[in-house]
Amino acid sequence: MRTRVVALCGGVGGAKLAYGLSRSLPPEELSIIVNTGDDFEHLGLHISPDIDTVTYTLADAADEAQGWGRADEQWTVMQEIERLGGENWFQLGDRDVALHLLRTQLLRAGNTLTVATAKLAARFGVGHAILPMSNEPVRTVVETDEGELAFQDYFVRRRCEPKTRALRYVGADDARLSPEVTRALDEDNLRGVIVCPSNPYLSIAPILAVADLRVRLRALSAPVLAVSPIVAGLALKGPATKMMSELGAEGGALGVARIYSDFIDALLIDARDAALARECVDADPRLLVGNIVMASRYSRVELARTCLAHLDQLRK
Ligand code: FO1
Repeated sequence: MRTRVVALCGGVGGAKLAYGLSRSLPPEELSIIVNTGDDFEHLGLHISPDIDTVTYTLADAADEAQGWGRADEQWTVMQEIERLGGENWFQLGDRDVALHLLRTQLLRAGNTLTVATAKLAARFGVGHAILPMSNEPVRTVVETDEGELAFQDYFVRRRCEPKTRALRYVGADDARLSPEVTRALDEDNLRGVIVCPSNPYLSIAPILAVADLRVRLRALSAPVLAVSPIVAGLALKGPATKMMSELGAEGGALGVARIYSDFIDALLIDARDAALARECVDADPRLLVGNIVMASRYSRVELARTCLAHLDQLRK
């Protein structure tokens, strides 16, 4: 019986489904591959936003309203940084700073990002494998009508306002999949792959750009199911819809299906987009319909269970 599920995940939306999967599968049956294209050095600290969002979400420690960082935070460090004239555009809570300090210390001591992530996740009581896509740096660069922007400059400092012309994932050609990611994708025991509802360009594409991952996914005999991050034409959070139109891509859930069409077997879309599935009966990838908006912890688990059932159907 093939038992291991691999999830590809970015920030908020993806982390919610990763949470649902973590409450549906034991640690040995779930590996979560996380985007590190948003990582950057800031105030001398190595910051890995998507890894932290997944870790905090699985640990029930995330600030859900804010969509990033810790719950029950104080901001005394940030206030003092500001008073002392340091950069304050990227808000770091006191507890969050502790995590960045320890990760930076672990990396400086020669640990890989994978090992540092595992050590910190264990301290949060997270048993499931949170795997950075690579131990080598990959950085998302957004080419806009205002020139090239590093990811956090685009996303936080400029609030995604500039028009996106293209995206580059600097370092992806030289970066290797980590040994842990390579092992997770080993077909011997692979039940299937779930692409979580994260931004296709900012969260999933950087993961696919690493080494030969996209080619590996295409070649899998195990099923690959993606969950649409777009419902009724709009992204539930973040700039995906805006970016798709700025990049001249088809919009909506069908646009997502097109972006992923070379390596997924099916795309799970929301009931509000059911008409698309009726119009495209013999579409490739197949369009499956379900309730994919995760408004509660319960609905995260429900969606995870739905994805697992579809994976098993797709494998038959
Ligand atoms: N996003 C913001 O819009 N403003 C911030 O000040 C901010 C701080 C921050 C600190 C730590 C962290 O892990 C994430 C943070 N984010 C912030 C979100 C971050 O830019 C995004 O989570 C990802 O990079 C994209 O999903």
